[in-house]
Formats: sequence, structure tokens, C-alpha cells
Amino acid sequence: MTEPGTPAGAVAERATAGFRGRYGAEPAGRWAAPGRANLIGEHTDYNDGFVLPFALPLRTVVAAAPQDGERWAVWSELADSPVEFGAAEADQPGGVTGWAGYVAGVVWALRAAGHRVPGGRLAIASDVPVGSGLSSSAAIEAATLAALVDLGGLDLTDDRRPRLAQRAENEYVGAPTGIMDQSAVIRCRAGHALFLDCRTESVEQIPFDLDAAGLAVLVIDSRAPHRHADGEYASRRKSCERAAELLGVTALRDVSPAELDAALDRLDDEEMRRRVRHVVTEDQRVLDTVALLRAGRIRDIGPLLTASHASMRDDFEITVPEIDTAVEAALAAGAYGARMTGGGFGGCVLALVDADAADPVAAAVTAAYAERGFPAPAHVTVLPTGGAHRLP
Ligand code: GAF
Repeated sequence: MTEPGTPAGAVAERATAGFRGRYGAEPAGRWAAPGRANLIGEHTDYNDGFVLPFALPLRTVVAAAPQDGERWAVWSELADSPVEFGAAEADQPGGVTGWAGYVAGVVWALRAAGHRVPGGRLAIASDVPVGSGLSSSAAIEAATLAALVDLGGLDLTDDRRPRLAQRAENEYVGAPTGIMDQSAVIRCRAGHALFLDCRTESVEQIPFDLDAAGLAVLVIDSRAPHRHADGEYASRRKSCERAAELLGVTALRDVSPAELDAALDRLDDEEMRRRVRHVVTEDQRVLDTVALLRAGRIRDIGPLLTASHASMRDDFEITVPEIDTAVEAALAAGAYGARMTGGGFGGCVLALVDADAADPVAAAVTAAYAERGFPAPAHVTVLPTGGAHRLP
């Protein structure tokens, strides 16, 4: 990652140059979608709960043009070779694998929903780091979706797009994720965090004007290798769904903090009890964070962020030593709060800091990594930006 978040122009130029180089023609347009960080509300989305992500100034850009027939050609600056597929592969979940599966998954989901998807040529460039928990896959899905919707003149409003992109990821690619990432990269607005009720998909844009408050969010990429992240994610999800079943509720969202102790008493399994405690308390932390932000008290959310981290570390057990080290070092260096963001088992930490403290806090994290013998982390200072859109 680079400091302080690359302008959209540079990545858009790379997508355009890639398109010209690969296809020897001009693209009909360019569509951008951001990565996201989740301010708070982790592993609550698939429990029908609450999340509060914001869009990052790191973007994926798709330069695209229609082509005749039901064929799609995709080039990416991050891949060794381009990929081409037709309707047969697009209509078969898993028919295209690897990075291009996110593109094919969107074609599949659109076709499955009855849309007439135009054939197309696409070139992808991206500043969203892959495998860092900042939703690089949702960014590809959202930018591809925006491109195909515009090129085909399809009728698909923003509020219906996240579910469709999520289907691409769940059913075509086969990753059992919730609705947060696709919602964030499509529906976020600049200067705001997106308060999403994952049961109803209703959203509220919550003012999160870090700049005006003299604050910044420092995103630290732990560079920790993802350790069995897919299997662990699926097992956390299963455990939550089983707990809801045992408690006789539709989802853990239906257990209130006041009912938590009684609910825990009804579960025999100690590990499952910890999982439930995380989800129920995390939902409440999202609501408390939203209340503080509505009151303009951004600094005061720090302790909630840090409490969220402790809950992910001790109850949901999804952190790793590099991540915990980054959180501890950021807090010791004066961050108001810090927590892992995203699915876990590696990925990124975010720390809420005074804007002029971002560098010293980052330096303290780097020093703590050196002391522990971890490879140096990357970092970037970010302000909340907007969701997927067509570039002028
Ligand atoms: C990943 C998933 F894709 C999201 O749906 C969400 O569950 C998140 O992990 C954890 O909050 O990013």
C-alpha cells in the first residue's frame, strides 16, 4: 500500500492502457469500485446483525466495451494470462476459477436473475491489495457489475446490486460470505460510514468526517499469511447458525444483550458460548458506535473499537499474533482505539488516530514487528470515500 491512497486517476489510466494494449481499441467506459474497511461489526452480517463499514480510497477500475455474442474476455494487470469464457462456463457455478471467477460470477448472477447481459471485453487494474481483508473480490464484483449494467442498459438499482454480487461470491465462487462487503463497496458515501442492517438491508449514512475532526484512520496491513481462513470462516458461520437453532431464534441478531446470560446458560458447549457472546456484544457495539457518531463524538468510539478487538481475539478467536501486536502497539502509541478489520486470520488492523499522529503510530507498529521478528507491515492513512460508480 502507498501513502495516502492512490488517486483514482492513476489506476484508471492503467485499466485504460491495459484495455488498449490487450484489445487494440478504446474502452466504452470505465467503472471504479473501492475496497472497504469495516469500522466495527465483525462476523455479524451473516447473523442478520449490524455492520458499519466505509469505502477506502483504494480502487479497482474496470475498463470495458461490449462485444457481439455471449462471450466475455477479461484481462487483469495482476494476472499472468487473460481469461475468456462463454455462456456455458458462465452458467455453470465454478465454471471459471481464480480471479476471473468473480467476473464470471457476476455474469452468472445477472443471467440467473433474468437480465440480458451483453458480451464484453474487460480490463482490470487495482490498488486494493489482494488477500489483505479489504474486499478486493467485492471491488471486482461491484466494478464489473456497474460496467455490465451500464453497457447492457440493465434495470438494476444500487440497493439491489449487493445481493446479486453476494450471490456471485456465494454460489458461483463458493465462498459463504455475508452481505457486508458488497454493500459497502456499492452503497458507501464519501465522508460517511454505512450503517447497514443486514436483515432488512436498510442503510443509513452516518457522518464520519475524520478530516473535520483532525482525525484519520490508519490501516495497517499485517502481511500475516492467511492461515486456513476459508475453513475457519465457514466453521464460525456454522457454529453461529447451530447456536441460533439451539436457542430457537432465526439468527443470533434475535438475542438481545439483556437475554445473553440466559441464552448462554442454555448452551452446553463452551466454545459455542464464546462465539455467541461475540456476536451479541458486537451488534451492541455497532449500535453504540452509531449513537456516538450521530452525536459527533468520533474520538469516543475508540474504546468500542478496542473492545471489539478483544472480543474477536478472546471469544471469536479469529486474530493472529501479528494482528494483536499491531493493535497493542498502536494503542500504546496513543491511538484512540484499534481493531482488526475484516474476516480475520491475518489481514488489516485499523487504528483511530489524530491526523498528525498517524506516522508515529505507524512507526511504533513497525518497531514492534521488528522486535517480534515479523516481516515489516504496510500502512496507509485513509478517509472515507464513495462506492462504485462510472468514471467521467
Ligand atoms: C468477510 C466476509 F466477506 C463478510 O461477509 C463478513 O462476514 C466479514 O468477513 C466479517 O465481518 O469480509
